[in-house]
Amino acid sequence: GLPGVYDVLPETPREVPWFPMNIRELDLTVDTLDGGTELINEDHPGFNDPAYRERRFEIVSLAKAYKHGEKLPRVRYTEQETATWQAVYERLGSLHDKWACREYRSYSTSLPLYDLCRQPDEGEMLPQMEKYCGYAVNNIPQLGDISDFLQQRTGFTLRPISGLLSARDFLNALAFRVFYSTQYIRHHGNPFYTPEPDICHELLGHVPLFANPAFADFSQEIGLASLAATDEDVAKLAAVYWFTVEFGLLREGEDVKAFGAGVLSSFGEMEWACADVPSQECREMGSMKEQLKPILRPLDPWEASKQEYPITTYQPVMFCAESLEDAEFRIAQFCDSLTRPFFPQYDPLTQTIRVTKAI
Ligand code: HBI
Ligand code: FE
Repeated sequence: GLPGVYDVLPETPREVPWFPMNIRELDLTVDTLDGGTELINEDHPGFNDPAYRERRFEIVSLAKAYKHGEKLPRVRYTEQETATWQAVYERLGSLHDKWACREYRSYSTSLPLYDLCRQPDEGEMLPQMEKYCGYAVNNIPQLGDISDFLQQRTGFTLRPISGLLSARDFLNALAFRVFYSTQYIRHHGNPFYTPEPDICHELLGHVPLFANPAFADFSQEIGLASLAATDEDVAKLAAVYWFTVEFGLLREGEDVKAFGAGVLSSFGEMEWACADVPSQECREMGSMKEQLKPILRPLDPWEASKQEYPITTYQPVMFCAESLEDAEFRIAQFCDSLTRPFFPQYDPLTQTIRVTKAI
């Protein structure tokens, strides 16, 4: 055996936290931290708008009733909702040209071996999303269309969810290549602000990257590491996820580019993270009065796992990887360093987790 590995195995079987073993068992994790709509507290832009709250209840109910294998619910969005989407879509679009990382802006799919003479299939990502998923300034895309598209590209699928899940439930699903996505949209009063994930954040921040095979593997790796992990390790993985998938940056030559969905889906956060000199207006919007720029650290998952982070202001400290491959490699090392009594692996044929003893 490997030196040291036997030492960490308990003498008697050890109980581990519950985790889904089959993709259908994701039906058991529907309880969100906010109970569906309770996140709308006094500070929420929609708090005093009964029509918004009712609409949100309607959309959230679809997610709560959803069971694995069903068709994803389609939502007929109102003109007001579409106008909110349009405002966000247009404003972010021009910033993505400038500051989104290469992996977000473009795609590349491998060719079948018998077809080596053909040019590799690569190009810009957004036209693909427009062609296959209904992305457009005047249309909020449907989760079902996006899920079908991603499934063909990387095997990732979307699952509707009513709000924020516990870090454990949220990360566990990534092991099955399932990404939980909200379906409601932020309040129209301020299209550029949301205190919680909404469809703009999911579709304009997260979704395009899930069409990238390396990113899909990277996400699943974090998911597999979270299965049956201790609460302490789940907290570390949640922080690593936060500083990569949500607020990560990638170096491209001299530039620092947006990689995390929290950066990609917020124009203020993108300027804060990527501009040489973030404007005064930008800093005030993110409550950064003293600090002129984020402190950029090279991505070290051990450091990131211990780094504290605010959720209501811009990020004072951010991590920048040399490339997506660099991030993937370091995070794989980090995940391997977490100790569990077994190795979980995902069998995509049966959509089941297989468990092998750790020796
Ligand atoms: N739940 N629906 C949802 N979406 C998220 O992005 C999300 C979550 N729960 C926890 C969470 N993110 C963070 O703790 C991550 O760092 C894991
Ligand atoms: Fe997110």
